Amino acid sequence: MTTCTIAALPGPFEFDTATTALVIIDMQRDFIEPGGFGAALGNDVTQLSNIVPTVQALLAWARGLGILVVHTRESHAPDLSDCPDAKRLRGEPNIRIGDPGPMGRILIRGEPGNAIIAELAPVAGEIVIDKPGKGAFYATRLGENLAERSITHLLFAGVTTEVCVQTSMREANDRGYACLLVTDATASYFPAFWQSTVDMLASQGGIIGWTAPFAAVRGAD
Ligand code: TIU
Repeated sequence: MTTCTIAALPGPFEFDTATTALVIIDMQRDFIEPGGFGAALGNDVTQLSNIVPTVQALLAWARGLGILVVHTRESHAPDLSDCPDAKRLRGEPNIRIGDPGPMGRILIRGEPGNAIIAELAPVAGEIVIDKPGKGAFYATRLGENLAERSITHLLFAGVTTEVCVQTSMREANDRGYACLLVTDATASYFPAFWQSTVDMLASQGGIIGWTAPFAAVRGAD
């Protein structure tokens, strides 16, 4: 066990490597590459691909310290039994969840588009969570998986900052985890939403948690 302190906002974030997990949210082709769910919603996906090198470096750092790594994928069963109409029929996307697209059926488990991008592919011993909601704890076994390993602290990265990352960090905070968002390892299709989320999570003395860039995480001692 190694105790580390990250220079973060609103103050120092202390953690032990043995009881901390890195949670990488939804770095899947559906959001990062053209032809997926993110593009179907009308978004510019290049806003997200910019963070891949930083998330890669963060992942290598965590693996090097023996920190547990969790990867999530927003995904639904092929029969859509876990996708309520309130989600599937929302808005006016070019193609809806479950429809065939250039990378297979949109946001469906096992389809090419649902895979985590090659640069961040999970390795043996890492946890992969398929989640039907925006939050990583809703309708998944993430809570049980973390409790089995006595995890108390979570570092968050991934996409998108104000949707699945923020929802998951808020769920985690309510469940008693100390949470830090790695600010340059997360991205939004909307830069203003990224900024607002980064600001609001650590406001009011850390109302949801802590924030720090990867350089501060890597410099933890
Ligand atoms: N659309 C959007 O910004 N995000 C999502 O739909 N899911 C995730 O954030 N993963």
